[in-house]
Amino acid sequence: MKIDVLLGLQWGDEGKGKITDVLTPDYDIIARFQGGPNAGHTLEFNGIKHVLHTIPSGIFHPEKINVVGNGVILDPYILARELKKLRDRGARPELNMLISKRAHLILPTHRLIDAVEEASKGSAKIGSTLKGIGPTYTDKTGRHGLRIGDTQFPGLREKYNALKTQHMRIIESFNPDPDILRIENMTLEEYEQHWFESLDYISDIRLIDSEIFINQSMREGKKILAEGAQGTMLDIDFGTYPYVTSSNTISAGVCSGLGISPQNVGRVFGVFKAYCTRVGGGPFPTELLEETGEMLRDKGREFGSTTGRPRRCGWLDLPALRYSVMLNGVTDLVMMKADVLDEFETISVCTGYKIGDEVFEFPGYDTLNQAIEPVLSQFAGWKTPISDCRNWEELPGNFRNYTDALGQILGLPVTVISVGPNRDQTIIRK
Ligand code: 2SA
Ligand code: MG
Repeated sequence: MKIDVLLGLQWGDEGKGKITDVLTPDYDIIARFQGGPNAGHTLEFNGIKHVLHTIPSGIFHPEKINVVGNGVILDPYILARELKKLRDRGARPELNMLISKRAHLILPTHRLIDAVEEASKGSAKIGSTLKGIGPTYTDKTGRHGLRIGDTQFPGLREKYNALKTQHMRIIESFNPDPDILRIENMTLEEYEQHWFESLDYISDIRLIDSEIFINQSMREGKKILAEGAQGTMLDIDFGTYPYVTSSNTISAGVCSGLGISPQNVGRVFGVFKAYCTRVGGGPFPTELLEETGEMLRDKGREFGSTTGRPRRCGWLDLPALRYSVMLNGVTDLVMMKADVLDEFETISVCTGYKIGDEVFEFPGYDTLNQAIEPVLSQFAGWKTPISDCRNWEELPGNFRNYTDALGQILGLPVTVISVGPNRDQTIIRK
């Protein structure tokens, strides 16, 4: 049995959480392979909205196992808060969740480094989620990070203090404003105390060698879905560097983030929105800074689910999407939130990046650093609400034209279409 992958093809917030939740019944195990609490995966069912940050989106199905893989980084405080919310709603995550011992820990001082680095960048700031993601992955590759498996051995405090001392030197070198040095409205010492208490609170979640568990489960014929976070254009290698996150968000990240061979990757579900959003700084060739952008933000409720920040909105960027389909080896295209476009007279999509006299089909190292004029094609809008449609035939003709045209440009059909936030508002094209 191969592992299927579900990931974002844009700048995150494509609606991966919902689709993972819809696909979960077909799988036995859902596994996160990268990122950390910078993610905000929103699931909506029975009229209630749930936002997950560290925990895989299969958690609401008690019979499914949810694995936090070695490629993930976690903040015990944020994880404890997430677990508590689930428990308050009657879930028993200790029964169906496992964490890799190799997952790195986000220390309180990682969050402070994130904050002082961002503040020092002024208008060139990345727009990070301030969850300490960059500094934690920096310590991982710098080979002095702490891993959650370390919490099971004596000497944790000493290791913690040694790393904290290094971090304090970095923080002080920025000569920071004292109010930057607060985390979740707490002083460092207060946050630290909660952080250590949280380690106790999460200690009933089993720590394992998840690579062994995953490979054994695969051999036993279990079906596994790897759930990506953020999006391809935020990938540390192929995204719009330096305005990216610090992990490999592409399908290749599944191999290193879970410990599986490339031969064991099966289907790759690529999720994209019918338009485009990005939160944080960096190039966004199709961004709409006027009313149309605001309309998309309003109708699409485009605000960060982790930070509440308004998301930048724009037309669908096909050069970026084509690039993402290529990098990930997408086998199944999933289109989200097309219902947000229901009232538009015409819908534009960007088919190329024009720089000077040349038109580029892909975002390249050079193109993204220059002023891009998006080449736009127009489609007639469908001007009908689609949220109640439940199959392809019921969808308006103009919608089907639009979707088929996208499929043709991208080289594979759009097979899953979401027309609203609920599980049942999902059309699978046979
Ligand atoms: P970081 O925190 O170091 O990973 O930030 C680096 C860049 O990556 C972007 N990023 C995201 N973009 C969209 N959605 C994300 N998750 C949350 C959500 C974000 C939120 O689901 O809404 O609530 O604001 C996410 N996480 C990281 C980030 O904006 C930086 O551009
Ligand atoms: Mg999100």
